[in-house]
Amino acid sequence: MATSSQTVVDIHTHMYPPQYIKILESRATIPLVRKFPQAPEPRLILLDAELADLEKAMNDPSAKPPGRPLTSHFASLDQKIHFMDTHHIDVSVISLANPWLDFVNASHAGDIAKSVNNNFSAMCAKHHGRLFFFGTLPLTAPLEVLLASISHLSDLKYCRGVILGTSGLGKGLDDPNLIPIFEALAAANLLVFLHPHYGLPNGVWGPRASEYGHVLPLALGFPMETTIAVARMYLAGVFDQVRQLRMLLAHSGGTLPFLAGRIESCIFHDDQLVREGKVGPHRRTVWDVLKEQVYLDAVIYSEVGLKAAIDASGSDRLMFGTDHPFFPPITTDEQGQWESVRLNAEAVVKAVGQGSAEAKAIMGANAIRVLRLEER
Ligand code: 5CU
Repeated sequence: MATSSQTVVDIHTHMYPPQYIKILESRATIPLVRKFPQAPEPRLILLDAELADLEKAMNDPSAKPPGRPLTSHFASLDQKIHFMDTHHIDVSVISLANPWLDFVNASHAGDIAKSVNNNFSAMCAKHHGRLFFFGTLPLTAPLEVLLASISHLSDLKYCRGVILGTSGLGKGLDDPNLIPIFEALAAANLLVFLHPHYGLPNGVWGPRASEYGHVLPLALGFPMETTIAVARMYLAGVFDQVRQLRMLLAHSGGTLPFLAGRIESCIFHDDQLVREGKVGPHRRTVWDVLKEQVYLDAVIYSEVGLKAAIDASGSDRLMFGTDHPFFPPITTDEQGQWESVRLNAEAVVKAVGQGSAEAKAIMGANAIRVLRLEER
């Protein structure tokens, strides 16, 4: 993908460092890593939607293995670099994958966050210029520990932001207690990479869910979760309260570009909001927020979704990503080209044209500008 005139930056690419895998191996409830007699590799079980398969596999050694294989792609730095080289990715902004430290006991969260963030920093230093990272916050810890963690991250040379799930401190991202955290992140010039994990309640997928693999929770649950989280932030006025807050939304903003018009219409047709004076002439619309405080990744696998994202936020606010190590090829060699990467790169070409200024921006120049990747 990289050409002499185009730098490719992957801003959506995860890792679980070995110390995090150890934590998962020690756990009895999800998220966890466990070996099963019916599978050669340990399995990584992350999602609520995988619980039914986990229970079946624990009781029946012939049942299909739950979750996904924990391949070297999840934890090995060499493997990350190999993946980057294979796909001609010049620079990656790596982040811990879901569910981050959301499940960690409050008393350990600060120390674990520090150690994970130092680990990411060390990985970046090993590949100076090729790797940067989004840090992880100890969200279960008290406010002062959280603020100290932001201060620690702002001192780490390769850190450019934080990755955040939608649960926040446990009550979602419209929680007023998050405002000091958002303010601290904005003041430190750290971008918030918002990423889903919890999806929608399992009941939504119906009694035949196990027949459909991971398709429904990943294709629909993840994007809806992101959409709902950002809509709640918008309705609570978080973007107005913290005008310097900048967010990068995973998966091209879930369904936000497609639904922003409907959200707007529901707002100005809402009797309660109108009566409460929340729909005044100077209100910043969802469209305004999408163009001023939001960036979108380009992990949407089709030019149709990508065009909606460009229309909503602008081609100067989109950034290429791969979602590595998730979505490996099923029938071809994992050490070779990944179909998921090809689809995302192809969507950019189809949406804005090969070699166009917009393509160069989305594939790397936007990330270099927004994340200050030339400051080394
Ligand atoms: O395949 C999956 O479950 C996932 C996941 O958990 N996190 C992610 O970023 N992408 C896919």
